[in-house]
Amino acid sequence: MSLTYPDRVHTALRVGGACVLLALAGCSSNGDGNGNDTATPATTSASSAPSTSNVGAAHISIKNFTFIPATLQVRPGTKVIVENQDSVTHTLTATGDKPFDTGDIDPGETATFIAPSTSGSYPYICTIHTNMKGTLTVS
Ligand SMILES: [Cu+2]
Repeated sequence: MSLTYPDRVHTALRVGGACVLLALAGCSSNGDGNGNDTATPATTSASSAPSTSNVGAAHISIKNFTFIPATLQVRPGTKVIVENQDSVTHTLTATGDKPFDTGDIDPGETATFIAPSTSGSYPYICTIHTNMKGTLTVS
């Protein structure tokens, strides 16, 4: 009687172990296929996220009666932040039809404008010191 009982336990373990091995083999082969399918779209979305944030805003500084950088290229409709680091008031005003114009920017203050939606090269000046010149290139 004592010999019969352990025999049944061993049989049950062997059958159960074989089932577990088959289940694991089936699982891992499915997992590899799914993992490869998921990795490609995940990489694509990750690489597009940083470029979106870079397009968000551009910066122009005014220092020593100079626009820095003097030439800036942005995408249509980009928000441009202008920081006046001088101790006198400046403006950043597009020439011609004035597609953008910050108005007066007091010393130490910041102003923003939205780049035109049409591609092109837009010269601008400071209307207070008209020898100050820069160019915004939209493309
Ligand atoms: Cu000025």
